[in-house]
Amino acid sequence: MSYVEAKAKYAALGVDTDAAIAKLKNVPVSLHCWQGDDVRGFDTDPTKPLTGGIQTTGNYPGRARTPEELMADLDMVLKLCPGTKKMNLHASYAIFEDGDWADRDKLEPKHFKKWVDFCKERGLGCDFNPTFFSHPKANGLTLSHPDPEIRKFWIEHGKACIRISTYLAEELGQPCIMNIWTGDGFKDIPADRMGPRVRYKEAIDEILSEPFDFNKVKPCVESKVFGIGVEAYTVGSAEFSLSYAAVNKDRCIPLMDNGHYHPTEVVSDKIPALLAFFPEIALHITRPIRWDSDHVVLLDDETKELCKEIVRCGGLEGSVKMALDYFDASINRISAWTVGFRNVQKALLMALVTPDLTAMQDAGNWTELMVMQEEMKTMPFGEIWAEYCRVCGAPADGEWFATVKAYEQEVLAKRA
Ligand code: RNT
Ligand code: ZN
Repeated sequence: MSYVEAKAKYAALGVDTDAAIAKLKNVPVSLHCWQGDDVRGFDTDPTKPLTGGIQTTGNYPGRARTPEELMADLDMVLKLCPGTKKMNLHASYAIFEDGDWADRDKLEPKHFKKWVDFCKERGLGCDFNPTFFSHPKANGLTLSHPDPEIRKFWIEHGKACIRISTYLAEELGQPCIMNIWTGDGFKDIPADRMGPRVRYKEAIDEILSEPFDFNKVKPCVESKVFGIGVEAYTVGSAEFSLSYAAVNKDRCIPLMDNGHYHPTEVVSDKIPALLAFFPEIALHITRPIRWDSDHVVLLDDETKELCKEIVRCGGLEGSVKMALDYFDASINRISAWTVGFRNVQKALLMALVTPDLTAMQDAGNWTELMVMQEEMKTMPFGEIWAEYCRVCGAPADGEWFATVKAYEQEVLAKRA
């Protein structure tokens, strides 16, 4: 079947596939730099293990070890994926000139100048994340630590990140989403659950007291249910983070990561719940298996449902800030990045070419609604996707993996 034939099939259902393609093409989705090097960054000893409640597993060869390698790998991914991309950096990816190393509380915009150049050359915006993990001062607690010295260090880090986010937004002419996530919590039953939460709240207040323009910098708070080594108690729980964002609506937005809930909870359903109260929300799109395992995003039912809700709720108009967040070190990392990004694009496009069946729901036509929803599953979506890739100048399915394999042989395999 050709695109023209597939297009006619969708048109018979009242769907304009050309309009869907034109729309998706301009919606930014953030590409996380940390899939390329197993969340190591450049500011700490890469031989030390990751700490702070996140973990990568696997030892596939070819991890990027320098900014140059990471940027080269990113270029490959950018080329292999259709759609509008935005970079997403962590503070730990600061690039230091010789002897210029600065600790997290002393980071400056200049440490991200090379990333700004990278983004400018490729016409990308950039999102940002303070890094409250994998650091000697991140031992169990950071922003909620009882020691005021340690708390102060991390608050200064957060403030430095606001200044860096302003720099990124101004240089690149696009808002910068700045996400605050910490792994603060305890392995076992706490004696005091309240103290850390009060300190956490005050610490975020202090970070956000750093002046910034909310049109340029969008601070987020990301919640979590538990982490490895932090099983009993998480300071920034769902209720904490959502409440924080709700009472600080003028300067902060909530971020939901779909790996951060109990296994039968789904973020797809939470999107309209939050959008009923918040003008803007942010997402980390990932694939949890039994826990926050951060597997590569697949074109599975929840990814499709999540994207359906984003589209139905008008999220592509800017109210939903989408970012990928996963890291698999057990397979080719370029492929991991590409598969996940392409799948989010696929799921969004699929949602855009699904007819709006609200009228059936409102009329109580449950039978017909079920029939339609099921029959949509065998529509010739592959042709629409291939056309989208063509329009974006990106390879179609079946056309990109050989490039990754060649790059692996020529470049990645030589990284000892
Ligand atoms: C960890 C959070 C967080 C990180 C990134 C690296 O559970 O999801 O967003 O994955 O900041
Ligand atoms: Zn996340």
